[in-house]
Amino acid sequence: RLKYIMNLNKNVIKLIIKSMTEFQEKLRQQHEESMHRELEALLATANEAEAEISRKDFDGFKKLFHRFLQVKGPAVDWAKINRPPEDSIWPYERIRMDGLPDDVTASLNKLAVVKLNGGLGTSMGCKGPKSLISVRNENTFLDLTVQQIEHLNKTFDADVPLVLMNSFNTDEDTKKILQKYKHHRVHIHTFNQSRYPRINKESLLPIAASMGRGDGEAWYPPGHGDVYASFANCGLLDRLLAEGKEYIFVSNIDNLGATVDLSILQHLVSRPADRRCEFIMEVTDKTRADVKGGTLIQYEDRLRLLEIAQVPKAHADEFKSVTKFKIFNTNNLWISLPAVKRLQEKNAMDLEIIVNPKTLDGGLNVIQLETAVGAAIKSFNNAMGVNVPRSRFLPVKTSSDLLLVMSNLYSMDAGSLTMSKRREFPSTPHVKLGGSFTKVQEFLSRFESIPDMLELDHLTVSGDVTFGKNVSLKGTVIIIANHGDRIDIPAGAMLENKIVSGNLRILDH
Ligand SMILES: *[C@@H]1O[C@H](CO)[C@@H](O)[C@H](O)[C@H]1NC(C)=O
Ligand SMILES: *[C@@H]1O[C@H](CO)[C@@H](O)[C@H](O)[C@H]1NC(C)=O
Ligand SMILES: CC(=O)N[C@H]1CO[C@H](CO)[C@@H](O)[C@@H]1O
Repeated sequence: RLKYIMNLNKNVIKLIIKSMTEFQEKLRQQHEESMHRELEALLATANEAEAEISRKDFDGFKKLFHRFLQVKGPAVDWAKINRPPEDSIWPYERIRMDGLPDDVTASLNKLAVVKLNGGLGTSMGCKGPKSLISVRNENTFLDLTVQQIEHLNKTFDADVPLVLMNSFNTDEDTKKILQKYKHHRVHIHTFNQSRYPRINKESLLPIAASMGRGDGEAWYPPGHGDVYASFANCGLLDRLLAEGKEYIFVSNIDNLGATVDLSILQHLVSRPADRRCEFIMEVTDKTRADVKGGTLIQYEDRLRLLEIAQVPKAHADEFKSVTKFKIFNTNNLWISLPAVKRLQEKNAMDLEIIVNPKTLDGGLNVIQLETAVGAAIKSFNNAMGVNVPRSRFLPVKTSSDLLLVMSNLYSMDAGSLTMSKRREFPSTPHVKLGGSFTKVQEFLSRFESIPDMLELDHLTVSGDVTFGKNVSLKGTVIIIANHGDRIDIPAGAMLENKIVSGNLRILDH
C-alpha cells in the first residue's frame, strides 16, 4: 500500500510540475503577444519615415525580449567558471614591436576606427553628448579623436575612416559639430544605434504612449552590444568590407587612452589565415579602483566576458577580488569585419542580456534590456585578450578624472595624451573631488588655473573650495571646507603633504 501511495505521489508531482511548466510557457507567450500588439499600436502613431526605422529597431527588440522571457535562473553557473588558460591572454610585451612594420600603410588601410558615441554628459552635469565636453585646451573628446585619426592618416599616408555610433540622444548635436570637419582629410561616418522602448517592470509592457520624440523617458539606447546589428543594418558593414576593411577598433569615446596601437594591429593582420584571430579584447591589471569592471573567464571551453550584473550575489565579493580575477575589460576591442558579417548572417551572436532597472522621475519602475559589445567575444574564433599597459585605459567619467587629464601630468601630441616625462612615478595620483565639483561648469569656475600636479600622490577636496592661479600640489593634500566655511587657496601657493581645513588653517600632514 505504501508503495502504491508513493507511486501515486510521484505521478501527482510530475503532473504538477508539468502543468506549472505549461502555465509558465503560456504566461511567457501571453507576455510576448501583448508586447507585439503594443509595438504595432505604437507604430501606428508614427509617420511613414519614422515607422520604417522603428520597425527595424523593433525587430531587434522583439528578439531581445523573447530571449529575456526565456532565460531561467542566473546567466552563469559559478561552478563552471575557470580562469582563462595562460595562452589566451597575452602580455602586451609579447606582441609589442620596437620599430614599425614595413607595410604599416597597408595594415592601416585594413582598419576602421569605431567610437561609441551614444552617451550623454549628464553624469558630469552637462547637456548634450558627452563627446562634446571640452577636456583639454578647448578640445572635446570628439576633437581629440579626429586629430588622432588625421595624424595617423597623414603620417602613414593611410586611409583610416572614423565611424561614430550615435544614439538618438546624441545624433543631432554630434552632426552639427561635425560640420566643422567637412573640409578635413578624415572620412567620418555616423550611424544610429537602435531606439528601444523602456518597459514597465510590473506589466512588462512599453511605457511609451506614442512613437513621438517628445516622449523622451519612454525610450533608451540598448547598450553598446547593439553595435553589431546596427552596423550591419545601416549598410556600413558591407560598405567597409567592399572598401577592403578587415578590422574595426572599437572603444568608448571617453577613453582618451584608446588610440590606434600599431603593434596590436600588426599582430592581427600578420597571423596566418588558418589561425586568424577574430577578436582581441584589451584588458589591464585590476586595481582597487576598478573592482566592478568586467573580466575574462573560461566557460564551456570558450573565452567569455563576465560582468558584475551576471554574478550571483553570493559571489560578488569573489568577483571583485583582485587576486582571483586579476584583469578587467578596457572595452578597447579589435574585431574582424568578415567575422561580424558571418555571425550576423547566421544570427549567431547571443549576447547575454543585462537587465538594467531604473526609477524614472515620476517614480515609475522600468527595466531596460541591454547588451555589451565585449560579450560577443565567445562567438568569435581564436579570440584572445591582450594585457595592455594602464595608459590605454584613461576614461573620463568624473570631474576628478577631468582634473587629471587637464593638468600638466599629461602632455598632448596630435590628439593623444601621454603621461608627462617630468613625472617621476608612472602611477596616476588618486584624486577625489567633492560634490561641489561634480558639474563641469562649476568645477571650471573653482580653478583660476589647473594646479601643477606633477608630484601629487593623493588629493581630496570637499566643500566650498577655490584655487588661485599657479597653485602647486605635492604628495598628499587634503582640503576640507566644512559647511558654512570657505577656503580659497591663494595664487602661487605650494601645498606639500598638507591638510587644510576650517578657514584656511594650514597644518603639517
Ligand atoms: C538618427 O537619430 C536621429 C534622432 O532621433 C534622427 O533625427 C536621424 O534621422 C536618425 N538617423 C538615421 C540615419 O536614421
Ligand atoms: C608659480 O609658482 C612657483 C612656486 O610654486 C614659482 O616658482 C613661479 O615663479 C610661479 N609662476 C608664476 C607665473 O607666477
Ligand atoms: C580617409 C582619409 O582622410 N584619407 C586620406 C588620408 O590622407 C591621404 C594622404 O595623406 C589621402 O590621400 C587620403 O584621402
